[in-house]
Amino acid sequence: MISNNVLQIAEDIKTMKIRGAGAIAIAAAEAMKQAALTYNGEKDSFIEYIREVGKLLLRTRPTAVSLPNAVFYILKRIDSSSEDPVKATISIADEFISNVKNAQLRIAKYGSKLISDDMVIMTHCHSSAAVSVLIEAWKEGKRFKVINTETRPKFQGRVTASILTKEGIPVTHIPDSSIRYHMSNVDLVIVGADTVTSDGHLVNKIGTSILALAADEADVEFYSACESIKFSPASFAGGHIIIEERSAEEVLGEHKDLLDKRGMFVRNPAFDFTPPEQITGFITEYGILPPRASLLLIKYVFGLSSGEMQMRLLEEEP
Ligand code: RUB
Repeated sequence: MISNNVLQIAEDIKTMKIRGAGAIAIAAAEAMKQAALTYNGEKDSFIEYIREVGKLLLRTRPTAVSLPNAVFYILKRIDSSSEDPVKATISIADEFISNVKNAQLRIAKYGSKLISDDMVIMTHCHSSAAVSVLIEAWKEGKRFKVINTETRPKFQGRVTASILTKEGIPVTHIPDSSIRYHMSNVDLVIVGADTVTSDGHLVNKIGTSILALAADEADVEFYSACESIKFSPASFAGGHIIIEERSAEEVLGEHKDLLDKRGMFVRNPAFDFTPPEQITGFITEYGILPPRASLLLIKYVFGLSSGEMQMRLLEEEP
């Protein structure tokens, strides 16, 4: 039986108490570590158990590839480790978490090089990677302004506004629908990433593709700050990215009685695709890459066969 603290982490990811692709990956690794720490079954059954935990985590939210990348990082290494699998899970999960945190620090440094005094930088939703770039640049003494979208329907932009203003960074908070209106005053766009495909498409919070389109039209550079765990090896093996579709209630809020009207439908996809042609670069822990280098990065970090392995385990899901 899966322990309560592991079930709780899975529930927190599902209900978005833990959200953002990086935080989800770290939480998944932490859940697998907790599963090992609290395991009291037969030694021989541990591998089966930890795979079940992995599958439970994979079912929480469908879009961010950082989640399967975390789970597979651990499962693959337990399989090839000579250490006792329970101990191996704990040390591999710790290693994964520390790698992600180091990646985030490097991304902040690389990204900060793109920022100079007096810039106006637009961001969308709440991405800890994008925010870390802005905070690093500010700490280095650069003085700029941020325009941030509120990001309907869940308003993650409020989290961004609150973090940035706490650092002293001036923020202008805007409705998503005014993105194009403001773009003529913007020098740079930096967003996060949930998934990057092998052909350089960016999957990120719904509305990101509108930002990219408006930035392209206004000749503004568009970057995504993203750890390598946001790149999808499965996309190279023909895997499809599933866009999470969320509830109508989230969109309607206190007006959910509208749903009772005949002919009334609501759609609430949580993410969209931005094509590589509208992306200037991905700010990763390995440096700033053009979208066409996505496959190269996948090959370097995961190996080309890892996509097939991921898909096999996903296919085993009930
Ligand atoms: C969050 C979102 C973020 C990415 C990157 O969506 O789209 O831009 O996850 O975030 P949600 P980070 O709120 O639905 O999880 O840089 O923190 O990994």
